[in-house]
Amino acid sequence: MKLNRNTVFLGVTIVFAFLMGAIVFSPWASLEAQSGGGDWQTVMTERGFTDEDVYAALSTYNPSGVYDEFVMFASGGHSGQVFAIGLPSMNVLRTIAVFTPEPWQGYGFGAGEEVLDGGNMDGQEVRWGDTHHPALSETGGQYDGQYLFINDKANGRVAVIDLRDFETKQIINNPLYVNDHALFATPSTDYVIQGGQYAQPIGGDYAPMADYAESFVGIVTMWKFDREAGRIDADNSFALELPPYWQDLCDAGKQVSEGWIFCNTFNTELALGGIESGNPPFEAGASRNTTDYMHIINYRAAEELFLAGEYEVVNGMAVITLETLVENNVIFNTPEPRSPHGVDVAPYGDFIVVSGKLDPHTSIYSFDKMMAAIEAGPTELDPFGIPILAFEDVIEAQVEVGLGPLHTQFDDQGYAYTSLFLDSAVARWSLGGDNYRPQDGWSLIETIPVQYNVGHIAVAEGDTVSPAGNYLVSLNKWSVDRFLNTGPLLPQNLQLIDIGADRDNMQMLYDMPLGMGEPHYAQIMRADRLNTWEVYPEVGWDPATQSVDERAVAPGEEGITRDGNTVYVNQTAIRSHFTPEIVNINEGEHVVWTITNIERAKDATHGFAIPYYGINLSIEPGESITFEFDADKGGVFTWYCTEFCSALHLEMMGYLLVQP
Ligand code: RUQ
Ligand code: CUA
Repeated sequence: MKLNRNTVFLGVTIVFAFLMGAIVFSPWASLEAQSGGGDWQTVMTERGFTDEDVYAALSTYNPSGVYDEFVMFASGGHSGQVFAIGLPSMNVLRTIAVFTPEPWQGYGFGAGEEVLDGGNMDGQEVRWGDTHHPALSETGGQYDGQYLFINDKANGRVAVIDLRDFETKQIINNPLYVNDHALFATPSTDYVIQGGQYAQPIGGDYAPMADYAESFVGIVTMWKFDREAGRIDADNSFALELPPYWQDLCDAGKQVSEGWIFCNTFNTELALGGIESGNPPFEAGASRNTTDYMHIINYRAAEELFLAGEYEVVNGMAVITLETLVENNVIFNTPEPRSPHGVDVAPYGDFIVVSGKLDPHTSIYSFDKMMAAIEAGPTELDPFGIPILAFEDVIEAQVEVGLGPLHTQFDDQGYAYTSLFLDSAVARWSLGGDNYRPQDGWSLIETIPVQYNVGHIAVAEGDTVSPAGNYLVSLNKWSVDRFLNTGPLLPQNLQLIDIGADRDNMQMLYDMPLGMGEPHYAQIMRADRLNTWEVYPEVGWDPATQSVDERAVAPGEEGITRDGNTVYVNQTAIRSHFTPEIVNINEGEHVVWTITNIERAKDATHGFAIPYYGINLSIEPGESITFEFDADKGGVFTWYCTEFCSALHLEMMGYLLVQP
């Protein structure tokens, strides 16, 4: 429910009157005195709150046991994780471990290694990531609550998270490229698309900078998603070779533009950097041109080329060459204003909004006009042979929004919102098209300051075909003076802004410090779209396969068996004991140890940790985990349950005796 301000104040007045009555006439009066509590108006006066402050506080407060209406999935930046955050409370509900081992979830300490190993690069273990763009799975262009994808910008990898248990199921390494930037799903999530960032020789080859124009390329990868299996299907995925511009953000067309993707580029100058040799640094060299290009790509046509076998294979991955793309009219360019960054498709798919970091306007392109210009047959070509659609032929409008515009999201009222990095503000402007607010035309409505240096913004369901509106979160890069000082490294600031239809102006509601990595981008979904399990469906569940594990241990079947040098420990866990409790093995044996949590009670998670051997598990109700290690050190090792699960939790322990 969205709060209307008048209702809030009416409600507060009634509660206040009721409390006053209670204080005078009832036993509550003594309670009130005993607790030393006061009325809310005293608190308001003592803490110097304004009416707006009280409105903001009441808008975000969740009494105990009340759930949030929305859940935001925010990338965790260099933490390598994803954060699930409730709205409007802005409470962190959970970290989802993705690219970085995470002890609380037992991810990477005896369990989860296979998933992490999926992201190894040429056999090299990489145990961190820069999570950048979360992409929720969609059906019909709206989030369906089933899967979440996230990319690792630093190492060019993509992960798949199953939202039934909020666990990472797959990490896939791109064999063509070591970095990426964009990640987004098509409206039906048949593809998850990984955009590139910095050009490089394809497939990890070496080439000197002097060969940049000939040997470096851009890449966009179309990962086929198998929804049934819940995995990316690399064998049916393919990549597109692009010019060595730096591809930046991309977005998928939707509704009228479904089947197309739009990618910004910068460094169309092909700057080579080299400040140390007296060359212009990249920041200057890559910003010389007044325009760069948007790639307009018909991915359905590219898919047909792939299915027809029109590709080359690099490191086992299908790559459609730029030449083939151009010959088959798959790719077109159109100019974009200075240093383009965000590219965002409007809910009906009819407009594509681009912001240039060094241009105070957003530029709105018409998909219809693009199609007409392609039909008319463009005559100009870029240096790589890609046809160029003239800017005048495809532009619909430009709106002056402020300095440093980056990213745009949409609401349910026909407004667009654009982050302004240099102004540290968010602009609300009206989309003049027939599907939006023709009554207001293409015009700036208002701006609201944010603290400070906003990158992305997220509106509730604001990048889907049917935005919810209600709230906007500003993901600010700097917090400067907003919070208690934590030394030279400060938290990021996520600010919650009320953009509800019942308010005339945007209002700041909440500042949320996040000291766990840079939350780069976020998507906000209605919480009721989630279909998350309360406990695993059956006892003995293996979250890696989402089915019962044949190694799972049933009560009564516990024990220790041997096969040659391998010792199998089969154990169950239930409050407040493990069975068996004493495990005797010999130094030098290989240990295969299975623990099945046979609990069916919600939240009855048991932990399990063995010192020295680096084992640390979280075994959720119904879950079965098998881990292995070589018992290479003799001694007596105590283990214990690391979750405070019951009154006798301290007794939930045991001994591993490794006899030399
Ligand atoms: S892009 S802050 Cu790395 Cu998402 Cu614009
Ligand atoms: Cu089980 Cu503590």
